[in-house]
Amino acid sequence: MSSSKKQVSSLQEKAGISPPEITSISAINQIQKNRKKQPSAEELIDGILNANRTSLSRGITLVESTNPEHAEKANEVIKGCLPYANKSIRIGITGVPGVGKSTFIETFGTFLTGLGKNVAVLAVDPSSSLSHGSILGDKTRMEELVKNENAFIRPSASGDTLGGVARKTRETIILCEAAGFDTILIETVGVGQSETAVHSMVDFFLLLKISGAGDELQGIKRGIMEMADAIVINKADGDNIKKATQAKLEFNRALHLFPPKKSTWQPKVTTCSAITHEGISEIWETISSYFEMTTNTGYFHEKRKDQNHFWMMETINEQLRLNFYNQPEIISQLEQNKKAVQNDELSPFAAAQNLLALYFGKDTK
Ligand SMILES: Nc1nc2c(ncn2[C@@H]2O[C@H](COP(=O)(O)OP(=O)(O)O)[C@@H](O)[C@H]2O)c(=O)[nH]1
Ligand SMILES: [Mg+2]
Repeated sequence: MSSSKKQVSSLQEKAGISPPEITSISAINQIQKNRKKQPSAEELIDGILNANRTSLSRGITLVESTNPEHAEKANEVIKGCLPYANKSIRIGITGVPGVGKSTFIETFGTFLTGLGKNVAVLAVDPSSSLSHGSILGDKTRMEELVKNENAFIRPSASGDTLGGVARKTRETIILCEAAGFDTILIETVGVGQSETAVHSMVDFFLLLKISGAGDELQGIKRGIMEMADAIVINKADGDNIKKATQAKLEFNRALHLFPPKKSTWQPKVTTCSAITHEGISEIWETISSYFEMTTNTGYFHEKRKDQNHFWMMETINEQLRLNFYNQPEIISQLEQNKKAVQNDELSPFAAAQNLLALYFGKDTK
């Protein structure tokens, strides 16, 4: 084959002849039209109720949107899904970075789909909106689950405040449940207040730990221990098994010193390996017996009602706060008042009063 012949291809235009302009413009218009064509709220609800992944993803994107124009449609979608929600169990998983949360969710989630469950994995990670790091890390740790057709993985919503991110996650739970997911796993990084936020949106709270050098209980926040319904010592494999068993004893002893839980559930401590899968089925047994017990006592239902109340109040607080801090007058006066307080020219209460008077005065006028 000669080199000159090689250049001739059916895809090539004749030299000097450009394609008629009209074709490309109409093609562009068509592409833009398709792109702009957003499904209506009804179409989204319909899709979600029919377990359509694209509709679910689009619905979640709508819920997560910070564009005020999307809020109304998002609320409509949530309202349409709500009657079909609530039929799931929600499990929160926390632990310091590196403890193995994502690997555990990959193993545990795959185990649950093996039992015929439909598993949705969500994340509350207030740091991810800044770093974008953990989102990618999580998905690569969940190679199997990502491919699993009975699982759905959604990385953390980004947002300015933990309250905002948490509210979006709660609404995402509703959409996932309406799409038929019966087990919701919510991963959160053990930083700041995110555990408290996740605790108030799940039924069961699981704390992952690893065994250290015999000082297991050091550096662990009491509040987190108190929230846990189960403490699981992960990485109990290889040379680590002995240390993990030791840690289990230590945590068990410590947990018995805590006052009894309102649920009357006695938190369990177990060991597992997210890599060898040792101890995974026992964790599910623990969670199952928790659900059986709390359903029988009515605590399960009571807790969800309390959580709904909590989130209503949280949403009001959040919106009030945002509204306050977004007022141009407040923005301009805040710094001045702050300085005056720092220089001891004004008491903190007087400064707060100044700003609040400005806010309320403006609103009631
Ligand atoms: N030996 C062992 N390593 C584990 C286990 N679970 C996780 N890892 C490893 O611990 C590291 C952190 O895991 P990752 O799931 O990303 O932790 P995360 O930050 O809590 O989500 C990775 O290198 C995992 O391979 C386990 O059960 N045994
Ligand atoms: Mg992770």
